[in-house]
This record gives sequence, C-alpha cells and structure tokens, in this order.
Amino acid sequence: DYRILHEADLRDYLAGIPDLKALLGGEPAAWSITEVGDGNLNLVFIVKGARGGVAVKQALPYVRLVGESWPLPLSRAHYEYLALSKQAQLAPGLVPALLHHNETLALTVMELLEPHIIMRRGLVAAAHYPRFVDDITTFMARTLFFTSDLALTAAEKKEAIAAFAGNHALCKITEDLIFTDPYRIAEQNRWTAPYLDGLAAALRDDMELHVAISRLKLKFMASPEALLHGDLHTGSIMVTVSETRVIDPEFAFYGPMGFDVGAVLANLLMAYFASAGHESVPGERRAFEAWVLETVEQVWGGFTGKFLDLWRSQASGDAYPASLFAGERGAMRLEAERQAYMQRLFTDTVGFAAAKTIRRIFGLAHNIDFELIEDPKRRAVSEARAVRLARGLMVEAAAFRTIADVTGAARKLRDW
Ligand code: SR1
Ligand code: MG
Repeated sequence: DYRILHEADLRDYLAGIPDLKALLGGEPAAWSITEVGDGNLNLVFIVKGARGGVAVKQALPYVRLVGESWPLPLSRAHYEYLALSKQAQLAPGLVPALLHHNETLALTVMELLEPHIIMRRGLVAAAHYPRFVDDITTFMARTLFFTSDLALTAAEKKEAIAAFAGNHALCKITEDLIFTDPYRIAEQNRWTAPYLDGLAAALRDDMELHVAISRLKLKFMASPEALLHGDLHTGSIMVTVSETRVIDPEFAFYGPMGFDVGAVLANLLMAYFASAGHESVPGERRAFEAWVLETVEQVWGGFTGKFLDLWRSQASGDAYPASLFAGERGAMRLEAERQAYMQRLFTDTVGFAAAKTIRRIFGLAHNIDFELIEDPKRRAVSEARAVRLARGLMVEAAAFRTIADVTGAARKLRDW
C-alpha cells in the first residue's frame, strides 16, 4: 500500500533491498537521511551510508507547493521512471542512473549526483558551465529525434504515445499554469506588486497575446511529435563544470519538440535578465551575461546541427519515405525540406520560450533567478525586461528568423 515515507520507514525500506543496502554500506542505523526536495511536487531524500549514497524521490498524492487541497496522481512517478529509462537509453550519461523503482510507493531510487548542483542556483551565482551546450544539445537532439516519426515506424510511434497518454494530469498543470492562467484573473497568480500590476493587467487585456498563447496551447495539446521531458528548465538540470545531468521528467509526454527546446532557452534568457538584479560584482556579471547569450545561440545552433545530422544519417522512421526522394534531385529537395522543418521548429521554440517566461513572472510557480532579487523594485525591472522580450517573441514569433535575432533583442533590452 502507498504510504508517505518518513525517515525511519525509508531506512527500513532501503535496508530491506540487498543491492541498495550493500551500495550504502555499514549499519543502516548509521545512515544519514535528509529530505532536500525544493521542487513543487515531491519528496526527495539524500541517503548516505559508510560506502555510498543514493537519492530517493517519492511522489506525494498532492502538489507539495500548494498542499493537500490540490490532489495529484501518484502515477506521475511511473511516467517519470518510464521517461528516465528511455532517456538513459537514448542519451547515456546525461541522466541519473536508475537503481530501484516501486510503483506502489511511487518511489524511485537513483544515483546520488555529487557534487552537482541545480543549474539554476549556479546561474544565480553567475557560474559558467563549459560542458552545458554540448551535453544539453546531445540530450535534446537524441531524445527528440529518436522518439519522433523520423526514427520510429508509425506503429512504434503510436504505441509510444499511448504509453505516456495517461500522464494527462501533469499536462493539465502545464495547460493551465503556462498557457491559460497568466492571461486571466486566477487565484494562484502572483507577481511583483505593485510594480508589475499594470503589466499584469495589460496581459489580461492583450488580445493578440491571447491568440498567440492559445495557438501555442493547441500545439502543446495536439502535436505529439516526440517524447518530451516536459519541464526542461534549469531547475531540472544538475551540473558541475564537467558534467550535466537532466533530472525530473515527470511531465513527460508526446508533445511538440519546441516545448523542450524553448524551455531551455527561456530559462537561460531569464538568468540573463535576472543577472542585473544580482549586481554585487558588476564586472563578473557582464561576463556572465555575455556567456549566457552566447550559450543561448550555441544551444539552438548545436541542437539544430545534431538533430539534422541524425536525420541525415539515421532516419529509419515512416516519415519522408526514402523511396520518394531518390537520386540527386530527391536528396536536394529533402535537404531543403529539412531546413524548412527546422525553421518551423525554431518558430515554435521561440513561442514556447516566451510562454515559459511569462508564466514564471505572473503565474503560480516562480523561479529563484528573479525571486532571489530581494529589492522588489529591482526585481520588477528585470522581470519587465524579460516580459517585454517574451511578448515580442510570442506575438511576432515568425519575425525572429534566427537565434541571433532573439539574443540581439535581449541585448537591446538589458538596460531598458
Ligand atoms: C504545481 S506545479 C508547478 C510547476 O512546477 C513544475 O516544476 C512545473 O514547472 C510546474 O508547472
Ligand atoms: Mg520538477
């Protein structure tokens, strides 16, 4: 039976699993167990023994951030486990190793990532991550390409969609919190008042924005292009200077690829705008901001390059049948089509990046990039710059043809 595990239960539970007991080592009574979850949904424990450590994640039957008044299915732990297994196969070394899973307890034991930290925390401290671009672009290109119609047969793809179709409660969170609530009066919305009161009201009255966000919502709901991580922000990435691991894919489902790519870009751009609010060391801030924008450009460029390479060399899916693109003329036409596909994906990415930004400033769940700026006036200035960029990206997504158009617009807003 499901029960919420507390320290003593968890100790007994882990001690009862021979492989984990051996991995942790020593006497179970001496293991240290600390609950460290700082996310919005689950419990996360770090357990350390004489020999080693593990991370244990247990889903709660409700949204942790809000409490028992907001029930949430435990099945999300199943989808997270399924997604992690798939990602481990497609992007080895870029997700934590899975050590144990218990469906009934909605509990997963994983490799303890040490000395990794949540990337968002590093970005607030103006840290640079030299491995990040290569790792995240490999992760996205491989997980998105190999779960798409470009790599799967139609039957495989439909089976895969079905395997994640039950994760709709998590999708509903996204549909409400990202694509709807920030644009209407909703009890759970909040923003940096009173400074952003006018901007919040303007969003609620901006019909062009409402059309744009509704198109994105429809795309999110009705475009099962590939297996998404579904919540790929910088709080779902753990880093050191030499390693990157993507964690927490409990929002996984088959959706539009631009949602994952847009999440990464949006969170980098928010780190960029927040940086001015953390200006204790101005020189280092400017260098950090330059690195972030360079990273934004390299993430899109690297992702595109790797995705296209996979398409050119490993297309085994039912989409774009090779028999229709025979000979030199076919090869040239198919290559032009690949470029057009990436351009459409770029437009989606830009729109989703905008949606992911606006939700963190006016919706329920905020991020520490902005929240740790103590002075509300200063925080509001950073947030308003990000919102200005986001509105442009969303309403005029097609006008942004290249990633340099996006970083150029961000740069112009740095001192706005
Ligand atoms: C109620 S859950 C709020 C947010 O936390 C998760 O990390 C997702 O981003 C979700 O939208
Ligand atoms: Mg999460």
